[in-house]
Amino acid sequence: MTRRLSALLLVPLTLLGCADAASDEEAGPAADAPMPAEASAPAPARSVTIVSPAQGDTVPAGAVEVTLSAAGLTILPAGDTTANSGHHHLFLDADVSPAGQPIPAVENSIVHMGDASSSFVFENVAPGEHRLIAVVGDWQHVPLEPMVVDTVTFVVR
Ligand SMILES: [Cu+2]
Repeated sequence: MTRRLSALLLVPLTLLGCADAASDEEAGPAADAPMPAEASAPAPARSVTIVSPAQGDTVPAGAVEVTLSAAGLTILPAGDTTANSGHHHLFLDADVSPAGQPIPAVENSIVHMGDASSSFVFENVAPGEHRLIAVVGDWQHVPLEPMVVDTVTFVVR
């Protein structure tokens, strides 16, 4: 996970470095000076957060409401081809489906929030520990690349 994250962070830094070198070719040694962190940040990083249940939460048995937030992209209904958009998907006690392929739908386990909603209620969640993964998929349900994902574990008592 950590290795993957640092690989993602390297990409924009590399791009910034190239742009800097190209535009300041005659600036001499100053061109090698560290750039301020806020320099020409292209688009904000895309992320999804499982707001509730929060990591480690204990919730009552029965219906479990999941709420999500996303940043750096627009959540739109499935089928909308607007650039930099997608819709939420949930994997309850299921592994994330393969990258580059449409996410399947499995009742009470793999859920498409294709109406652009940011909350979903799982009914009759069994007592015990559960793992919930949120993934933003594009208009045709393929996970965004790089993957926009969040994971929590929670306990139903
Ligand atoms: Cu979908």
